[in-house]
Amino acid sequence: MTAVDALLKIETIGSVLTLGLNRPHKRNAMNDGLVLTLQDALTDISEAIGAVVIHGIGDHFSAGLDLSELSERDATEGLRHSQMWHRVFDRIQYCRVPVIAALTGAVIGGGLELACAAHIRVADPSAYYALPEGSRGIFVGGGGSVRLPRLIGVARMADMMLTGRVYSATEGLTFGFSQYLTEAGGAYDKAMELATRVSQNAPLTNFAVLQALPMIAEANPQTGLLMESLMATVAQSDKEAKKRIRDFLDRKTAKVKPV
Ligand code: 1HE
Repeated sequence: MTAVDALLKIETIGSVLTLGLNRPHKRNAMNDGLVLTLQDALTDISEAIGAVVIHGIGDHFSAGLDLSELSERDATEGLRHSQMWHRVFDRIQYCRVPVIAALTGAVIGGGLELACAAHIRVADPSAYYALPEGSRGIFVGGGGSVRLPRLIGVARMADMMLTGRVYSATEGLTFGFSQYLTEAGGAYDKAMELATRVSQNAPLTNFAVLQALPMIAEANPQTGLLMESLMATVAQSDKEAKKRIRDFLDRKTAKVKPV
Protein backbone atom coordinates (compact mmCIF):
# COMPACT_ATOMS: atom_id res chain seq x y z
CA MET A 1 0.00 0.00 0.00
CA THR A 2 1.39 3.45 -0.92
CA ALA A 3 1.32 6.45 1.43
CA VAL A 4 -1.57 7.87 -0.59
CA ASP A 5 -3.59 4.60 -0.41
CA ALA A 6 -3.13 4.60 3.35
CA LEU A 7 -5.02 7.91 3.54
CA LEU A 8 -7.22 7.98 0.46
CA LYS A 9 -8.23 5.07 -1.74
CA ILE A 10 -8.39 6.45 -5.28
CA GLU A 11 -10.09 4.42 -8.03
CA THR A 12 -11.46 5.08 -11.49
CA ILE A 13 -14.62 3.14 -12.23
CA GLY A 14 -15.86 3.89 -15.75
CA SER A 15 -16.22 7.67 -15.93
CA VAL A 16 -16.30 8.08 -12.12
CA LEU A 17 -13.35 8.93 -9.89
CA THR A 18 -13.93 7.51 -6.40
CA LEU A 19 -12.10 8.90 -3.39
CA GLY A 20 -12.37 6.73 -0.26
CA LEU A 21 -11.32 8.34 3.02
CA ASN A 22 -9.14 5.55 4.33
CA ARG A 23 -8.51 5.90 8.05
CA PRO A 24 -11.28 3.63 9.36
CA HIS A 25 -9.37 2.89 12.57
CA LYS A 26 -9.66 6.65 13.32
CA ARG A 27 -13.24 6.83 11.99
CA ASN A 28 -11.81 8.69 8.99
CA ALA A 29 -10.81 11.69 11.09
CA MET A 30 -9.00 14.03 8.72
CA ASN A 31 -5.38 14.83 9.42
CA ASP A 32 -3.37 17.26 7.26
CA GLY A 33 -2.02 14.38 5.16
CA LEU A 34 -5.50 13.22 4.23
CA VAL A 35 -6.77 16.71 3.41
CA LEU A 36 -3.73 17.47 1.24
CA THR A 37 -4.08 14.12 -0.51
CA LEU A 38 -7.68 15.03 -1.29
CA GLN A 39 -6.40 18.31 -2.74
CA ASP A 40 -3.96 16.47 -5.02
CA ALA A 41 -6.63 14.00 -6.14
CA LEU A 42 -8.93 16.86 -7.10
CA THR A 43 -6.28 18.74 -9.08
CA ASP A 44 -6.25 18.35 -12.86
CA ILE A 45 -8.90 15.63 -13.00
CA SER A 46 -8.57 13.76 -16.28
CA GLU A 47 -10.95 14.68 -19.13
CA ALA A 48 -12.18 11.05 -19.11
CA ILE A 49 -13.73 11.63 -15.68
CA GLY A 50 -17.31 12.92 -15.56
CA ALA A 51 -18.07 12.79 -11.82
CA VAL A 52 -16.44 12.18 -8.44
CA VAL A 53 -17.75 10.13 -5.50
CA ILE A 54 -16.31 10.75 -2.03
CA HIS A 55 -17.02 8.04 0.54
CA GLY A 56 -15.68 6.68 3.80
CA ILE A 57 -13.98 3.29 4.01
CA GLY A 58 -15.45 1.36 6.97
CA ASP A 59 -18.62 2.25 8.82
CA HIS A 60 -18.18 6.02 9.01
CA PHE A 61 -17.93 8.86 6.50
CA SER A 62 -15.74 11.01 8.76
CA ALA A 63 -15.40 11.97 12.43
CA GLY A 64 -14.10 15.39 11.32
CA LEU A 65 -10.87 17.10 12.15
CA ASP A 66 -8.18 14.83 13.58
CA LEU A 67 -8.22 16.31 17.06
CA SER A 68 -4.80 14.87 17.89
CA GLU A 69 -3.23 17.38 15.46
CA LEU A 70 -5.04 20.35 17.00
CA SER A 71 -3.59 20.44 20.47
CA GLU A 72 -0.25 22.05 19.58
CA ARG A 73 -1.45 24.65 17.05
CA ASP A 74 -1.14 28.38 17.87
CA ALA A 75 -3.47 31.08 16.46
CA THR A 76 -1.43 31.74 13.31
CA GLU A 77 -1.14 28.04 12.55
CA GLY A 78 -4.86 27.63 13.23
CA LEU A 79 -5.69 30.37 10.72
CA ARG A 80 -3.45 28.81 8.07
CA HIS A 81 -4.95 25.40 8.75
CA SER A 82 -8.51 26.66 8.30
CA GLN A 83 -7.53 28.42 5.07
CA MET A 84 -5.93 25.21 3.83
CA TRP A 85 -9.21 23.36 4.42
CA HIS A 86 -11.06 26.17 2.62
CA ARG A 87 -8.76 25.81 -0.38
CA VAL A 88 -9.26 22.06 -0.57
CA PHE A 89 -13.03 22.13 -0.03
CA ASP A 90 -13.35 24.94 -2.60
CA ARG A 91 -11.71 22.53 -5.00
CA ILE A 92 -14.67 20.21 -4.38
CA GLN A 93 -17.33 22.90 -4.69
CA TYR A 94 -15.79 24.40 -7.83
CA CYS A 95 -14.76 21.08 -9.30
CA ARG A 96 -15.06 20.75 -13.10
CA VAL A 97 -17.36 17.75 -12.59
CA PRO A 98 -20.15 17.03 -10.09
CA VAL A 99 -19.01 15.66 -6.73
CA ILE A 100 -21.28 13.28 -4.82
CA ALA A 101 -20.76 12.35 -1.16
CA ALA A 102 -21.89 8.90 0.04
CA LEU A 103 -22.66 9.28 3.74
CA THR A 104 -22.61 6.53 6.36
CA GLY A 105 -22.19 6.55 10.14
CA ALA A 106 -20.50 9.60 11.63
CA VAL A 107 -20.75 12.74 9.52
CA ILE A 108 -19.30 14.93 12.20
CA GLY A 109 -17.67 18.38 12.38
CA GLY A 110 -15.22 18.69 9.50
CA GLY A 111 -16.75 15.55 7.99
CA LEU A 112 -20.03 17.41 7.67
CA GLU A 113 -18.16 20.42 6.26
CA LEU A 114 -16.60 18.15 3.64
CA ALA A 115 -20.00 16.68 2.76
CA CYS A 116 -21.45 20.19 2.41
CA ALA A 117 -18.87 21.08 -0.24
CA ALA A 118 -20.16 18.25 -2.47
CA HIS A 119 -22.99 18.93 -4.92
CA ILE A 120 -25.12 15.90 -4.01
CA ARG A 121 -25.24 14.04 -0.68
CA VAL A 122 -26.57 10.50 -0.49
CA ALA A 123 -27.03 8.97 2.98
CA ASP A 124 -27.92 5.53 4.22
CA PRO A 125 -29.86 5.03 7.50
CA SER A 126 -26.66 4.69 9.55
CA ALA A 127 -25.65 8.31 8.85
CA TYR A 128 -25.86 10.88 11.63
CA TYR A 129 -24.87 14.52 11.69
CA ALA A 130 -23.29 16.49 14.53
CA LEU A 131 -21.16 19.56 15.20
CA PRO A 132 -19.46 18.93 18.55
CA GLU A 133 -17.20 21.96 18.05
CA GLY A 134 -19.06 23.78 20.83
CA SER A 135 -18.26 21.14 23.42
CA ARG A 136 -14.64 20.88 22.19
CA GLY A 137 -14.16 24.67 22.63
CA ILE A 138 -13.54 25.27 18.92
CA PHE A 139 -15.44 26.57 15.89
CA VAL A 140 -16.03 25.15 12.43
CA GLY A 141 -13.07 25.93 10.14
CA GLY A 142 -13.70 24.08 6.90
CA GLY A 143 -16.31 26.40 5.40
CA GLY A 144 -19.16 24.97 7.49
CA SER A 145 -20.51 28.34 8.62
CA VAL A 146 -20.77 29.42 4.99
CA ARG A 147 -22.11 26.22 3.41
CA LEU A 148 -24.20 24.47 6.06
CA PRO A 149 -26.65 27.34 6.84
CA ARG A 150 -27.48 27.43 3.13
CA LEU A 151 -28.58 23.79 3.41
CA ILE A 152 -30.25 23.62 6.83
CA GLY A 153 -30.57 27.24 8.06
CA VAL A 154 -28.59 29.27 10.61
CA ALA A 155 -30.93 28.45 13.53
CA ARG A 156 -30.54 24.70 13.13
CA MET A 157 -26.76 24.97 12.81
CA ALA A 158 -26.53 27.24 15.87
CA ASP A 159 -28.60 24.72 17.88
CA MET A 160 -26.30 21.86 16.80
CA MET A 161 -23.19 23.79 17.83
CA LEU A 162 -24.58 25.10 21.12
CA THR A 163 -26.36 21.98 22.38
CA GLY A 164 -24.53 19.16 20.61
CA ARG A 165 -27.79 18.05 18.99
CA VAL A 166 -27.39 15.07 16.67
CA TYR A 167 -29.61 14.60 13.61
CA SER A 168 -30.49 11.16 12.27
CA ALA A 169 -30.35 10.14 8.61
CA THR A 170 -34.14 10.41 8.33
CA GLU A 171 -34.14 13.90 9.84
CA GLY A 172 -31.18 14.70 7.63
CA LEU A 173 -33.27 14.04 4.53
CA THR A 174 -36.14 16.17 5.83
CA PHE A 175 -33.96 19.12 6.82
CA GLY A 176 -31.64 19.22 3.81
CA PHE A 177 -28.43 17.59 5.04
CA SER A 178 -28.82 15.00 2.27
CA GLN A 179 -30.85 14.97 -0.94
CA TYR A 180 -31.18 11.15 -0.93
CA LEU A 181 -31.73 8.47 1.71
CA THR A 182 -31.18 4.86 0.62
CA GLU A 183 -31.82 1.48 2.19
CA ALA A 184 -29.19 0.15 4.63
CA GLY A 185 -25.77 -0.08 3.02
CA GLY A 186 -26.98 1.56 -0.20
CA ALA A 187 -25.28 4.98 -0.10
CA TYR A 188 -22.21 4.09 -2.16
CA ASP A 189 -24.15 2.25 -4.87
CA LYS A 190 -26.69 5.04 -5.18
CA ALA A 191 -23.90 7.64 -5.29
CA MET A 192 -22.23 5.64 -8.10
CA GLU A 193 -25.52 5.34 -9.99
CA LEU A 194 -26.06 9.11 -9.77
CA ALA A 195 -22.42 9.83 -10.64
CA THR A 196 -22.65 7.68 -13.76
CA ARG A 197 -25.82 9.46 -14.75
CA VAL A 198 -24.56 13.03 -14.20
CA SER A 199 -21.33 12.25 -16.02
CA GLN A 200 -23.46 11.76 -19.17
CA ASN A 201 -24.82 15.33 -19.03
CA ALA A 202 -23.59 17.88 -21.53
CA PRO A 203 -20.37 19.37 -20.04
CA LEU A 204 -21.73 22.91 -20.44
CA THR A 205 -24.88 22.04 -18.48
CA ASN A 206 -22.78 20.64 -15.65
CA PHE A 207 -20.61 23.77 -15.79
CA ALA A 208 -23.69 25.99 -15.58
CA VAL A 209 -25.14 24.05 -12.65
CA LEU A 210 -21.88 23.85 -10.68
CA GLN A 211 -20.40 27.28 -11.39
CA ALA A 212 -23.20 29.60 -12.46
CA LEU A 213 -26.24 28.44 -10.45
CA PRO A 214 -24.72 29.02 -6.96
CA MET A 215 -23.47 32.49 -8.03
CA ILE A 216 -26.84 33.39 -9.53
CA ALA A 217 -28.68 32.20 -6.42
CA GLU A 218 -26.51 34.51 -4.26
CA ALA A 219 -26.64 37.51 -6.64
CA ASN A 220 -29.15 40.35 -6.48
CA PRO A 221 -32.14 39.38 -8.63
CA GLN A 222 -31.41 41.74 -11.52
CA THR A 223 -27.79 40.59 -11.77
CA GLY A 224 -28.96 37.00 -11.40
CA LEU A 225 -31.46 37.29 -14.22
CA LEU A 226 -28.85 38.77 -16.52
CA MET A 227 -26.35 36.01 -15.63
CA GLU A 228 -29.07 33.41 -16.21
CA SER A 229 -29.86 34.78 -19.67
CA LEU A 230 -26.19 34.81 -20.61
CA MET A 231 -25.63 31.27 -19.32
CA ALA A 232 -28.76 30.00 -21.06
CA THR A 233 -27.61 31.58 -24.33
CA VAL A 234 -24.18 29.98 -24.11
CA ALA A 235 -25.57 26.54 -23.15
CA GLN A 236 -28.25 26.36 -25.82
CA SER A 237 -25.95 27.51 -28.60
CA ASP A 238 -23.56 24.61 -27.94
CA LYS A 239 -23.72 21.87 -30.56
CA GLU A 240 -24.19 19.24 -27.86
CA ALA A 241 -27.46 20.95 -26.81
CA LYS A 242 -28.64 21.12 -30.42
CA LYS A 243 -27.95 17.40 -30.86
CA ARG A 244 -29.75 16.42 -27.65
CA ILE A 245 -32.81 18.50 -28.49
CA ARG A 246 -32.91 17.05 -32.02
CA ASP A 247 -32.68 13.53 -30.52
CA PHE A 248 -35.68 14.25 -28.29
CA LEU A 249 -37.75 15.65 -31.15
CA ASP A 250 -36.84 12.59 -33.24
CA ARG A 251 -37.99 10.38 -30.30
CA LYS A 252 -34.52 8.93 -29.88
CA THR A 253 -34.15 9.72 -26.15
CA ALA A 254 -36.09 8.82 -23.03
CA LYS A 255 -39.03 10.98 -21.95
CA VAL A 256 -39.44 12.32 -18.44
CA LYS A 257 -41.43 9.67 -16.52
CA PRO A 258 -43.69 10.34 -13.54
CA VAL A 259 -42.42 8.82 -10.27
C1 1HE B 1 -10.39 10.36 16.47
C2 1HE B 1 -11.44 11.20 16.09
C3 1HE B 1 -11.12 12.55 15.79
C4 1HE B 1 -12.25 9.25 16.46
N1 1HE B 1 -9.84 12.94 15.91
N2 1HE B 1 -9.13 10.79 16.58
N3 1HE B 1 -14.86 15.39 15.88
C5 1HE B 1 -15.37 14.88 17.00
O1 1HE B 1 -15.42 15.52 18.04
C6 1HE B 1 -15.83 13.46 16.93
C7 1HE B 1 -14.96 12.61 17.82
N4 1HE B 1 -15.24 11.17 17.64
C8 1HE B 1 -16.29 10.54 18.23
O2 1HE B 1 -17.15 11.12 18.82
C9 1HE B 1 -16.31 9.03 18.07
O3 1HE B 1 -14.99 8.59 17.79
C10 1HE B 1 -17.26 8.52 16.95
C11 1HE B 1 -18.71 8.76 17.36
C12 1HE B 1 -16.99 9.18 15.62
C13 1HE B 1 -17.01 6.99 16.74
O4 1HE B 1 -17.14 6.31 17.97
P1 1HE B 1 -16.55 4.82 18.08
O5 1HE B 1 -16.93 4.32 19.44
O6 1HE B 1 -16.96 4.02 16.90
O7 1HE B 1 -14.96 4.96 17.98
P2 1HE B 1 -13.90 5.51 19.05
O8 1HE B 1 -13.45 4.41 19.93
O9 1HE B 1 -14.39 6.74 19.73
O10 1HE B 1 -12.70 5.98 18.09
C14 1HE B 1 -11.85 5.06 17.43
C15 1HE B 1 -10.49 5.70 17.31
O11 1HE B 1 -10.62 6.84 16.47
C16 1HE B 1 -9.98 6.24 18.64
O12 1HE B 1 -8.56 6.17 18.60
P3 1HE B 1 -7.76 5.02 19.37
O13 1HE B 1 -6.33 5.27 19.03
O14 1HE B 1 -8.11 5.21 20.84
O15 1HE B 1 -8.28 3.70 18.82
C17 1HE B 1 -10.38 7.70 18.61
O16 1HE B 1 -9.55 8.53 19.41
C18 1HE B 1 -10.15 8.00 17.14
N5 1HE B 1 -10.94 9.15 16.70
N6 1HE B 1 -12.58 10.48 16.09
C19 1HE B 1 -8.89 12.07 16.30
N7 1HE B 1 -12.03 13.41 15.36
C20 1HE B 1 -11.69 22.40 10.28
S1 1HE B 1 -12.42 22.47 11.78
C21 1HE B 1 -13.34 21.04 11.99
C22 1HE B 1 -13.66 20.88 13.45
C23 1HE B 1 -14.11 19.50 13.77
O17 1HE B 1 -14.17 18.62 12.96
S2 1HE B 1 -14.58 19.29 15.40
C24 1HE B 1 -15.26 17.71 15.45
C25 1HE B 1 -14.23 16.67 15.77
